[in-house]
Amino acid sequence: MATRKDANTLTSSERAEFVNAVLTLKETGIYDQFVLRHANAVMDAIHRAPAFLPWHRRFIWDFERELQRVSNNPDLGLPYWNWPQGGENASMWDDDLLGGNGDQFTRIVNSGPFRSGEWTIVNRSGVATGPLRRAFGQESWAASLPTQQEIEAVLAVTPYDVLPWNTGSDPSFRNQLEGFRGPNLHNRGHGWVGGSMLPMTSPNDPVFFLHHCMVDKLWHEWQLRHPNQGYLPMNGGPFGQNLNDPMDSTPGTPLSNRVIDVIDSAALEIEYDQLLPSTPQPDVPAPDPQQSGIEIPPDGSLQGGAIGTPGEVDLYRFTVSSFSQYTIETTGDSDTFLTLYGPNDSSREIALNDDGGENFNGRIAMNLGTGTYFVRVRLFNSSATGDYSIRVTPSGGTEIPEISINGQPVSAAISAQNESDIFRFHVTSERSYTIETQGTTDTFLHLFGPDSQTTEIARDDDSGFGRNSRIQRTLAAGEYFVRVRHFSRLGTGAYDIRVSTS
Ligand SMILES: [Cu+2]
Repeated sequence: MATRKDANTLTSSERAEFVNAVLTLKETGIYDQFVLRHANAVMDAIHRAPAFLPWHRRFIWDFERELQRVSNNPDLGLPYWNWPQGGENASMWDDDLLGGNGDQFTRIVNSGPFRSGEWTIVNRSGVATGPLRRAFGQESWAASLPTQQEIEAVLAVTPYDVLPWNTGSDPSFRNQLEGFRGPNLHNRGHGWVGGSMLPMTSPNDPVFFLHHCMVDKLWHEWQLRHPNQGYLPMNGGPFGQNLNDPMDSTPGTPLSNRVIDVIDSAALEIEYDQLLPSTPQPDVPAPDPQQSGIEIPPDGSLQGGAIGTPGEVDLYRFTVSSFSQYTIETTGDSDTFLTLYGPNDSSREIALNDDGGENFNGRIAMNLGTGTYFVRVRLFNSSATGDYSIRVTPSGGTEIPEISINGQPVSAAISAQNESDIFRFHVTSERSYTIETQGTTDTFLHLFGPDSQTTEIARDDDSGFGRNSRIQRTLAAGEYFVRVRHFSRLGTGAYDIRVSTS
């Protein structure tokens, strides 16, 4: 899983890998497609409005996946520009990463990988117009970068957004992070760099992606600090701004293009090197790792629950004693929202779901290793109340389907978000084996064994044909277990899996 790091802390090889990936995207024209996607989006659909944060989260996530693809490294994370530590003398502006400020008269960047002669910016028609320009701190309204205190002040603002859903919204976390109210964080970053970072073609400067990675990190931190404050508006806002609306100029692959598809960073497998120290907000009881929650046996038995007061959150825990797939779901007439944490860490969110079950119930199906897990149940509508029942069921019983070596491929599917499948195969003599998937789904394989469902010995994303996975290993006699998941936790799709001697 990729970790997004403070750009100043990247090692020289991480810097080289990032720069090379960006240059490769530029050479192949893909980089400029990102510039055009931003430049030609409707200004007020993706800025100055609630979808500002989800639109840019998706935008940089797509860019990060392209970096991972061309570098052939699924662990390459987009670095972020940590503004308080990111002034002119910060190492992120060194010549092995972004290069520095522009010339004091022409503003042309003459050092680093994106210097004049090496890097050409494009206009909103995609026509090359000249070198990159920067003018650090020259705009009077953006002479300095945001401080830690200003960031903290914005992270304390709730709700997410408010009528009239624009630059006048107040109080609004989105509007303050974007910069039209309060200390001005995002707009000021664009202004401080100046030059090519000012117009709608601002992704022409690679620092755009580091800047928005910081913006995205702060949204993520705000979400963690205010777990009862969801995205707004859920509905009733302008089209393109509501939770279930598609976002302007956002392609539908590999995710669909709605706001709701990018609300959860964990589901997008986004991880940061570190988060700001914070105290949980008093509006939500912080789960205590060992004690909190009502214990439910993971055997499919139903446990009744109720949200008696609007905004209430119920907490459950259950213990997994052997690696298997489990389904956590509610039943009943309430529109529940489930969040799963663990193992053994009630603050580590691993999955969430709104309507995966029947009748608007939440449902999470995923492989779980040994440990204690925590489930938070709330209602989707924070002003509603209602009853529900919850259960945790080992899916497919305890029988793990077997793949016969050199036999027919087994057909299966990741049919729901977060789902993964487990198979086993039996090795009788030591030799080289190939485990591979076939089809059009971007699979990810984990191999466990011998005779263990928890000892991981190999994993693979894309070594197979297309986006398929392939693991080739010499295996001693014993029982092996393969876990198949989608590369993205939100992805679904059918695949075939086979094991052969090779
Ligand atoms: Cu933008």
